[in-house]
Amino acid sequence: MRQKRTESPSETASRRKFLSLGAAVGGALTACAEPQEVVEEAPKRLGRAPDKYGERSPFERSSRLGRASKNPETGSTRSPLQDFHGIITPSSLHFERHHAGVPEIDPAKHRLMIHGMVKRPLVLTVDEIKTLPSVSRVHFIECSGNSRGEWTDRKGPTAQHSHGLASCSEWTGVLLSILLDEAGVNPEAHWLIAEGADACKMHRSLPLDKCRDDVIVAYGQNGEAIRPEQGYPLRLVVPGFEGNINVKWLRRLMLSGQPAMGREETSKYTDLLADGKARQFSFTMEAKSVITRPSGGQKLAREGFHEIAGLAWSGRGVIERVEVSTDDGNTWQDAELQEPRHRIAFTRFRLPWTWDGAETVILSRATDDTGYVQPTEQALIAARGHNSDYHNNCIKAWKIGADGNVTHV
Ligand SMILES: Nc1nc2c(c(=O)[nH]1)N[C@H]1C(S)=C(S)[C@@H](COP(=O)(O)O)O[C@H]1N2
Ligand SMILES: [Mo]
Repeated sequence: MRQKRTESPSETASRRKFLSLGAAVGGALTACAEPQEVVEEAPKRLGRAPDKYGERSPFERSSRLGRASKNPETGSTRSPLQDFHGIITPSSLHFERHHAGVPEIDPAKHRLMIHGMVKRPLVLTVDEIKTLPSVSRVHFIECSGNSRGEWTDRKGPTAQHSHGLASCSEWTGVLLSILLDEAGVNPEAHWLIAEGADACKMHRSLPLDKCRDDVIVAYGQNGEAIRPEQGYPLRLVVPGFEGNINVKWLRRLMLSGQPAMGREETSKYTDLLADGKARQFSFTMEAKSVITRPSGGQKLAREGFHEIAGLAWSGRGVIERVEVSTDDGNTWQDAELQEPRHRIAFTRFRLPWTWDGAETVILSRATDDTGYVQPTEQALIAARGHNSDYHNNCIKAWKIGADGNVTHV
C-alpha cells in the first residue's frame, strides 16, 4: 500500500518555482488535438534485450567536429557544446587534441617514472597507483587555442566552432602531492617536467607549487577508465591551467631546478604582445562563458518563451555570477547558476526569456570568485594587442534575426 507523503520544504519551493515559471512560459506549448493518437503509438512488441555496454539512442546525432587534413593524427576535434545538458561532457564527446595521434597502451605494461631531484626515484604500475588514496573532482579542460578565431573576423559560426575546445569531466585519481611526498622532493627542485608516452613524447614544465596543490594523476573519467583519446591509462589533470599542460598517456615526471624550455612552452603556447615581447608560462585559463542555446546555427521557431542557457568557467576558481544581456549589452540580468557549483568546472547558467520577435544580440558575461570579470573584445585587445593567438576569453555575441535565425556577429 502506498503511504501518503507530506511534501518537504524544498519540494514546496521547487513546485512554487515551477508554477511561477509555468506562468512565464504561458502558451509556449501547442495543445494537442487528439490525445488518443499518442496512446495508440505505444509499442505493442517487446523491445531490445539488455546490453553489456550501452549506446545512445540511434536518433541522437550530436558529434565532435574535426577538420579534414593530410595528417589527421596531429589534429583536434571540438565538443558540441550547444547540444549538452547540465555540466558534464559525455566522454565520447570530449574534445580532442593530439600532437602525434592516440597511442594504444596496455595498462599492464605502462609505467610512471618519478625521478630527477628526488630522494627515492619511483617506477609505478597503474595498479599500484590505484591502491593509493583517491579523489574525484569535476574540472574543465580547455585548450588555450580555444576561441582563437575570435581574435580575427572569422568568428566561429556555432558554439562548437568558437568554444568547443573545452570539455568538463569528473576526473578520478591520486593527488600528485602524494606521489611527490613518496618520492621525497629535494629542496633545489622548483619545476616538474611531465612527459607523455605518445610518439612525440609531448612534455611540459609545471611550477612545483601548483603540483603540490591540486594536480591529479588521473585514471578515471566520468566513472570509468579514462578514454584512450583523453590519455588512457594515466593523464595529468592540472586544474585551471591551459589544456596543453594536462599531459596525456603520462609516463614520466622529472623534478628539476629549471623548466625544460620544450617546444610547447617556447615556440608554441606563448603569447606575443603588442610591444613584440612574448608572455611565457601563461598557464591560467581566465573566466569565460558562452550562450549555447540559442546559439549560432540554431533557429527560434516562434516568438514568446525561450530559455537562454549556457556554460561558464574559470581557471581561478568558482563562477560567482553570469549576467546575460538580450539587448546587445544595454542592460544585463543575472542568470540562475546550477548548483552545486564546482571549482574550476563548467557551471550551467539559465535565464527565462520572452522573445518579442525583433532582431537583437544576446551576450553573456561571467565573474569568478576572485572578482575577475570576463572582458569585452575591445578590452581584451587593448590589454593584449593584435598579435595574440591563444587565451581568448572575450564576451561572445550571438545575433538573433527577425526570422529567428541565430548567427555569429
Ligand atoms: N602526451 C600528450 N599530452 C597532451 C597532448 C598531446 O598531444 N600529447 N595534447 C595537449 C593539448 S594541446 C591539449 S589542449 C589537451 C587536450 O586534451 P583532450 O584531448 O583530452 O581534450 O591535451 C594535452 N596533452
Ligand atoms: Mo591545446
